[in-house]
Amino acid sequence: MATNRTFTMLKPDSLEKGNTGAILEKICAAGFKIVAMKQTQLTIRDAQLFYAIHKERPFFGELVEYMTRGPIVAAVLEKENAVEDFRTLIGATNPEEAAEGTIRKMFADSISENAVHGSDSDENAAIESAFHFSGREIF
Ligand code: 3AN
Repeated sequence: MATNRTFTMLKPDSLEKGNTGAILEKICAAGFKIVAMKQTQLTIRDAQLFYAIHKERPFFGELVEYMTRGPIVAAVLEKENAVEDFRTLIGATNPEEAAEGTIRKMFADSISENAVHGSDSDENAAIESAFHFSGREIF
């Protein structure tokens, strides 16, 4: 059953470029309610665990370095059909392939530095939310 919640991270490039406010505004304007949010920095171990599914991929080392090089904003978002609608809002993994008006089209530079994360399933949304937030931090 769909939980109507998804998990996002504004990645280090978004914070470096000062895009936090603009991206959050787009997320809220699209009808998502922020039910948990914090600014934090991933340790190398955190990033290796979070992206464990990609550990055999050639870009894994680069991905861990990128995701740990500065602070991120982690958030849990609520909306009907949250996982799918958020994936639509952020656009394709490669910003060159992302649709006009999507967050990655507007704010991402490349496939490796693509501005935001969005969970790809309800199951992963729950796992990723629990990775970053305790129950009493989610409202
Ligand atoms: P998405 O974030 O769209 O779900 P995933 O889960 O396939 O995409 O990839 C996770 C992250 O790994 C991406 N957000 C991106 O930072 C990085 N990544 C994915 N594919 C590549 C690639 N071909 N080269 C470099 N980095 C990549």
